[in-house]
Amino acid sequence: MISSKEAISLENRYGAHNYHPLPVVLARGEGVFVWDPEGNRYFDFLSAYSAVNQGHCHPKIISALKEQGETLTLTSRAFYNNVLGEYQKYVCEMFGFEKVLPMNSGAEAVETAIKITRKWGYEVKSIPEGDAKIIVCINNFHGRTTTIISFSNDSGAHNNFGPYTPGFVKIEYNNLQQLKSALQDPDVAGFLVEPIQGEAGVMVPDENFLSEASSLCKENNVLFICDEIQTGIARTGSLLATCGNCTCSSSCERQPEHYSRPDILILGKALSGGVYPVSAVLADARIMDVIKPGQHGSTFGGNPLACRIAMAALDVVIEEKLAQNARKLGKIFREEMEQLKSECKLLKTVRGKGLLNAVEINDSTDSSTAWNICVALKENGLLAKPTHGNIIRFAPPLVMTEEQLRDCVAIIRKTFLSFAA
Ligand code: IF1
Repeated sequence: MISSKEAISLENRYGAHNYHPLPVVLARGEGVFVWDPEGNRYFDFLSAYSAVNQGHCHPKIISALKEQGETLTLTSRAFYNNVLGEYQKYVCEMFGFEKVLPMNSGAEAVETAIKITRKWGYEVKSIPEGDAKIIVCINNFHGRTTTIISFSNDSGAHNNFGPYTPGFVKIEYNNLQQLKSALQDPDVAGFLVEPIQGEAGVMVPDENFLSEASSLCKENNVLFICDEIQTGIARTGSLLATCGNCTCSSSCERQPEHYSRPDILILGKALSGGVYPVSAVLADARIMDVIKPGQHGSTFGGNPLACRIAMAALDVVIEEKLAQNARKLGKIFREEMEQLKSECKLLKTVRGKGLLNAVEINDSTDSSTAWNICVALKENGLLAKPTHGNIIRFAPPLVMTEEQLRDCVAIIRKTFLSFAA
């Protein structure tokens, strides 16, 4: 096995420099742990940005990968296969929608939702062809394709990639007043929103924001589109962040008082437990059926291997009660961080839901403190990475035990207090 040093120099020499990773090389993963080539073990507190909710290399998901991998991996959609229909039924019943369109990456699923929304706007809402608009939130993160970064206000993601895709209206996140006025435009077809803004720094909206937004969209015949690529699949303490109160077995009734059911639901990341790129767009037939044969798709979308892996990954979520665990451990984590905040002036804010949390460092947004803390955390055996500037996201796999969480809290405490000293 090559050493960490060799791995880093190879990446620097031959790889595009589109990332600035923390100085650590991962060679093996199991559950909540990862190891570098030298055998040092770390708690993974990033979970590949919430793609590894089920823990690294979960045995049930890996055996699905192996079994289907030796049977049939890809047929293209030119033919039927014997797994796709079973998977489509499984996810539609689990998330409570009539139809699913399978894709691969999260960005592809967001692009798919944008295309469905625009087409629905023209063919169902009768918006004049070419005039459809979609409302989005400032500080959004929905992926990195040209259309998606067209409505990003992050200069790094946006600049020098033009000309940009038109047809997007920006409002402030968590601002119902601005949503209400933007919805007055009859050419608006959809409102695309993250139930919690992950990349923006785990920004949790007001309790009533999603339900009110859902009602406002309904009143104005606009599609409510929820991007749960990062918040979904039990990460925030329920199967879906838009279904706030229940920890959701698949038989969840999803009562309206606590479930702001989207018209279009977008999933990715942990849909496959981080084993394979699997994303999905779910909607009812009245919306999904605007897509006719040959109008949208992808070579790998809905391939048998992806479907088997995703069904195993979702089985794990239910069987191991990951939403319940995320809710329980998230509460403990935020209580411990609040306690640390009272002892350490470096810690300014703690926020999150379930096991999607973040702390804001009491320093300027362009300081290197958050980065330096993450390097020190790594030295102490825990991996996390700053999101924008001075915010550190903490998102361990949802299979973590309370004892392991408390070990991690001890590492975080020790590291912060060593900085503050
Ligand atoms: C990277 C960020 C997180 C997402 C939401 C769509 C996508 C993502 C809410 C696109 C992807 C990933 C991308 C990954 C890092 C990570 C990320 F830092 F980039 F912004 F999580 F916050 N909607 N998020 O979070 O899905 O096409 O990547 O499968 O390095 O770009 P994708």
